[in-house]
Amino acid sequence: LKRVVDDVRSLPEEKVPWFPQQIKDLDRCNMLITKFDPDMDQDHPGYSDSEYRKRRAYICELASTYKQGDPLPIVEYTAEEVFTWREVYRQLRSIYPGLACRQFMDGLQQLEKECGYGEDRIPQLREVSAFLKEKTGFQLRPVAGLLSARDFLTSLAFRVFQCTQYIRHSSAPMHSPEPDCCHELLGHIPMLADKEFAQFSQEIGLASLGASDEDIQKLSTLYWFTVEFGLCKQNGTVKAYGAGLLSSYGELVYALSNEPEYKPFNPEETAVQPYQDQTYQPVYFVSESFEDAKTKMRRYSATIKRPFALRYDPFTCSVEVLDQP
Ligand code: TIH
Ligand code: FE2
Repeated sequence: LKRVVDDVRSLPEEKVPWFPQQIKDLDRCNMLITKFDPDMDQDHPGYSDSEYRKRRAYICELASTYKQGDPLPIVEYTAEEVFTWREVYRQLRSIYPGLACRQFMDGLQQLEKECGYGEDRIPQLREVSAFLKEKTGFQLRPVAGLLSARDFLTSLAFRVFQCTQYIRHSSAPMHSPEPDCCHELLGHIPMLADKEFAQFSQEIGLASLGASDEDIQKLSTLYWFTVEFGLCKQNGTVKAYGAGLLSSYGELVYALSNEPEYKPFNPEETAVQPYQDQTYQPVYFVSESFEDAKTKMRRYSATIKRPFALRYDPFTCSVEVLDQP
C-alpha cells in the first residue's frame, strides 16, 4: 500500500537529502559555484574589464533577488552587448542547417517567427518563458551564475529552466567556458520547445530528487553528455542536439569534424566518463535517436535506489512522495 507523505524528512529511512516538493521551494535552490566568476578567475576574458564586471554584477543582482512567480527581469542590453549577440547569432545561424538536429531547427524557426528571434536584438527571458510555457510547459527562472548540480537538476523536475541573463565578453564570441544568455537562448531554448526533449529533461530532474551525492554526480555527467554535448543520428548522419555545442561556433564545428572520439550513448558508461569544462570535449556520446536516449535514460533512472516513489502533479506543479514500506 502506498501512502502520500507530506515531507520526505518524516520518512523512517535515514538521511534523504532535502528536495523541493513545490515549485516555490525552488527559491531555496540557489547554491552557486564561483568557478567562472570574472571577479575571481584571472583567465576569464572579462577579468581585466571593470565595465564588464560591473555590468555582470548588476544583472546577477536581478537574479539573486528573484522569487518564484515574480515577473522575469527585463534587461536593456547595451549596443556592445547586442553587437556580441549579432556576431554569435549570424555565425551560428549559417551553420545550423547542416549540423543541428531537426528538433532544434523546428524550435528555432518557431522562435524566429513567433518570439522575435533574430540577429538584431537579444530576446528577453520574459517573452521566451511565455513562449515555452505554451509549447511544452517549461518556464524560465533567472540565475546569477553556475548553479550546483543538485539545484540545477532539481529545477528541471518542475519544468523550470534556470537561465543566466548576462552575455559573454565581446572578445570571445565563438566559445565560452560558462553559460551566458547566448548559450541559454540559442543552445537550450529551441530544444526545450520540443515535447519529447522537454520530457527527457524533466525526467533527469525527477531522478535527481533526494538522490545521494554520488547519484547526483552521475546524473549531472549524463546531463553533460546529453543535454549539453549530445549528438544523435538522424537520417544516417550525426547531428548536434546538445546546447553547449549549439551555442558555440567553435565547438559545434569541431564536434562534427573527424577530430573528436565518438562513443555510443549508454548511461552506465556515460555516467562515469570524466569530463572537463574549460575547453572542447575530447569525446562525445552519440545516441541512435531521441527515443533511444529517452528509453535508456529511463531504464537507468529506475536503478537509482530510493526509499520512496515520486509522482509529479502538473496541475499543482508539485511532487508527491509516496511511501513504500
Ligand atoms: N561552451 C558553451 C558556449 O560557448 O556557448 C557554453 C557552455 C556550455 C556548457 C557549459 S558552458
Ligand atoms: Fe547549459
